[in-house]
Amino acid sequence: MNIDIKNKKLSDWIKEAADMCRPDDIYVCNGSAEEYNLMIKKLLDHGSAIQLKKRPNSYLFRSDPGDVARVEDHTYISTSSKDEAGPTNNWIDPVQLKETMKGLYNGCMKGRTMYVIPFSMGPIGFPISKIGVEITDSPYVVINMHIMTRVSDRVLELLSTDGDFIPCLHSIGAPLAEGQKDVLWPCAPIEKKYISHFPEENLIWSYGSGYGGNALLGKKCLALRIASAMAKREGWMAEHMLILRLTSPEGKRYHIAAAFPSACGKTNLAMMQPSIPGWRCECIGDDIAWMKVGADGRLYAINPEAGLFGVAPGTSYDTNPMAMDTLKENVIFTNCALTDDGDVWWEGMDGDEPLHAIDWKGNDWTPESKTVAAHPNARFTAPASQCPVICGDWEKPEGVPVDIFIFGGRRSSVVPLVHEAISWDHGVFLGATAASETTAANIGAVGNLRRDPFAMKPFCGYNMGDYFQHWLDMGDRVGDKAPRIFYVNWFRKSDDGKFLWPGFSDNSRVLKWMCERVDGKAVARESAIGLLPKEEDLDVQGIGISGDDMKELMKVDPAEWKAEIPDIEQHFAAFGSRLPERLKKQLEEFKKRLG
Ligand code: OXD
Ligand code: MN
Repeated sequence: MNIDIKNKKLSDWIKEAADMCRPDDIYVCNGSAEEYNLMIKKLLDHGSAIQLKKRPNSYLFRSDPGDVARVEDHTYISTSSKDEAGPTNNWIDPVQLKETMKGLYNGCMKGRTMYVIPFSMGPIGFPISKIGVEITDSPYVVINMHIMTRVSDRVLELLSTDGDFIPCLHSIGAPLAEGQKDVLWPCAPIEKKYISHFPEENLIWSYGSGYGGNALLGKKCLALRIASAMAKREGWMAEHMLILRLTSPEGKRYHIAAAFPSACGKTNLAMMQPSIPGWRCECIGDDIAWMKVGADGRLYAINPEAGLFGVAPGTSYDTNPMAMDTLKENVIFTNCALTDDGDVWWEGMDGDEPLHAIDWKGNDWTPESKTVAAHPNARFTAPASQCPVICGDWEKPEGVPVDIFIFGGRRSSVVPLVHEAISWDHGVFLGATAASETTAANIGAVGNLRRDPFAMKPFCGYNMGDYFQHWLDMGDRVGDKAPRIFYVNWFRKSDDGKFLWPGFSDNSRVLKWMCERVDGKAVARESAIGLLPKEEDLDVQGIGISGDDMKELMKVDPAEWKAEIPDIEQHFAAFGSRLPERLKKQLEEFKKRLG
């Protein structure tokens, strides 16, 4: 081991992990540029990193074709009783799960180095920040954690001798026998993958996958699953939300936190450039918000992450110019295609398709190929600080005051472009019943409708019924200082299958209406599902959308909504006695309004 660890809990845990996993050596990370370069050299020598000629300090990796996304079916919330995990989580008894995983961890790092990564979620030393330490046998994880979190020896200083941290144990699950040649992306077969959380003891054990949220444990595992359970206990909120600042032509600032399921355009909205003259948007975070009640009684949000881990396909100067400009250097790409001139490419990128490329599986690809060049869940890992519209206040210790919450999903029909909740409880009802057509961010069928409450279904570390109650309780705490709640659907389609709304920078038009609602400038019209903009209040000047399309976009058909009720009832029934009475009441009122 390269340094002495002064923190007792940490040194004991490192010893315990090393005795179990039996690595060849142990290296404690400090987050420096030299360390990053050292890991890159190791990965280049190993053959898994491909240096990109076109982008300075940027590298492409290709994963194993069986290790390309989060594995929700193999993700566990292991609480002492199944009821605490609730109906939306997979559960295994902690004693049994640890027994199984210890069997897997036994000798799993043979032939490899065990890296110890001290990191902070949230800037180091902030009151709301949390310290984690990830132990991993993957140098690819080390470089990604360098970008996505704050890895530093200052974290060890802060831990001192007796400070507390969240232990995050990770192994790719691919020990090497003496003399065995390594593969380019070592990992375990699907049946041996376990992404396990023990929220009662703030502990994470992940085995078998090297990809994204399965392996970069600060993100979904710590900052959402473990943090949501901590937040419930401690009276704050950990949410799957982007955070942005919108500034009006008069200079008034509005802070918006928005929850959408994976791959529904969160990163695009987070750094959107408004198409309406005079409005400005700055990004604070693109995936996770931690929120606390401030001294003035309002909710304040911080982004606990330091980087962007975005879906590459579909990202272009058209859809997200600020992301494209973020990706010019210092980026890790995973499962994108490689062009002949040494750049990355993915479906939906600007310009012509390359005439030839190497696809994400390492095979020759041409436009005639029947397969995609980049995997639909191909990703970029980039420092958030490189984003040209990162907000000057993105690392402010107290965070930013939230004015507006947005929920939404991908719905080709039924749900209008925007509606506003009638009250906080109704807003919680909208969040609790949010639904979306599934995408490639998770392994599984694409395009089915699933209820994804608050976009937290895969990320809530405790019983979702109690989580709904927590939202109601937080609303009671902030009272009339609560953010206003809206629901959007950018994805409604016409009968002939075309998107009705242009989206992207034109989404600013919808956000502007929300700001006018907050200021009491726009009067809404009532409908069974909530408050809708008056036609003249939604600024669609110059986007060439026809009156008929606008009507279709905003259509609320009570018959279609009535047809949703059995599904909502079934969704709610799963929570049994944990479903808050106040949400039952919301459903009853909704049914009455539908007639
Ligand atoms: C993500 C996800 O990677 O939600 O952010 O899947
Ligand atoms: Mn996400």
